[in-house]
Amino acid sequence: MPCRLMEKKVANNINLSRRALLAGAAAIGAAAQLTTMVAATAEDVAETVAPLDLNSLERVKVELVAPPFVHAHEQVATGAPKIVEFTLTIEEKRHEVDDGVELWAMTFNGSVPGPLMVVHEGDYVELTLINPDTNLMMHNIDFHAATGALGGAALTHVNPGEKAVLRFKATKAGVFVYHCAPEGMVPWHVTSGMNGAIMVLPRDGLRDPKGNLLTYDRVYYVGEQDFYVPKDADGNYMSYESIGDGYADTLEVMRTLLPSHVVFNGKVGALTGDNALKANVGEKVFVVHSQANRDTRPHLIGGHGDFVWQTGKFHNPPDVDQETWFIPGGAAGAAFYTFLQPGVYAYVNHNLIEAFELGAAGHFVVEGEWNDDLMTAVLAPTPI
Ligand SMILES: [Cu+2]
Repeated sequence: MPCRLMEKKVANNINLSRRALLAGAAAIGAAAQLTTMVAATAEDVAETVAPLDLNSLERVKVELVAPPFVHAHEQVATGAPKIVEFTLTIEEKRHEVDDGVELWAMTFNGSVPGPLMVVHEGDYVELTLINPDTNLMMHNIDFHAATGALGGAALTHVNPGEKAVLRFKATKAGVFVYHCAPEGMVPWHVTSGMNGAIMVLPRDGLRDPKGNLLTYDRVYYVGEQDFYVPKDADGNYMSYESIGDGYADTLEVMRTLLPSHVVFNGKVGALTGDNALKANVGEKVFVVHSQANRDTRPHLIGGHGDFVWQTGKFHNPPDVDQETWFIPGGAAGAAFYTFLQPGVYAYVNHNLIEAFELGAAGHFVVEGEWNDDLMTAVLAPTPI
């Protein structure tokens, strides 16, 4: 066994002891097995794949922005494939999911969801993943857009105080989920907010079913999140002193498969009021919507999906004229719509209980001229 591999196993075992305090002894047996397997996989990859000569490629460093906004990017790629550098800093933090309801979130860059990254097919994604020593747990990242090594998760285990750099080639076009996937604790980390999405655009841009170029005036990223906040015997939501204290209770709620909250962008009302999504009549708006854990069915009340990639993969022709679209858990979808009327549009998960009772709703506020031809009040409500 190479010395480095031995050292890595020892390091992992030390880390497991630390996590035993948080995760409970039951999870540790399985976690130890998986960790050994994963460590070997990571080492194998490092030792068997020849270094790539990417020196001729241009490097671009991208500053990520918090959702629902998206960093500046080209819709049609110019030039050759690039190496696109991103940095995600992991933050374990208290997070308010609704007024007076607080949980310990695990986040990429402090937001739920993590930021949307945008590259083009054929580009290389080079991610620096930082786990500051102010955190308590080990984390990693699994990109559904990547090929091999558990989506990169096997190469990116970072303990508090460590960082790792992962590079992968974006070979599939579409919107894809990324999420944390630490052994023995995957669903806890994912349902504590540790997920986001990456958009890999075709180099020649998005196309309608006839092959015509589709460009957008605005793009928004909506990350839907199911949370499982425990309640006490009186039915009040509980909060915990530290991230580990809530683990056992939270796991119990998770195993019911009944979320206490289903929200857009981390919190009930995160996309309403002053934070509503903005657009103008005539603008082409592109909405990327991810759900890392659970199925969802986005719907724009009073509007449509002109072109929709329900499972988000751009080399499939988009569906047209959709009323509601279905995104399976563990995927991202994308919808393109030109707003034709002003007003406030609710954008919801059309499981209406999840939208209105659990929180999965946001608003678009659209400015512009009303079109009487599309709709008019022939008779305002009046006594019969
Ligand atoms: Cu994590």
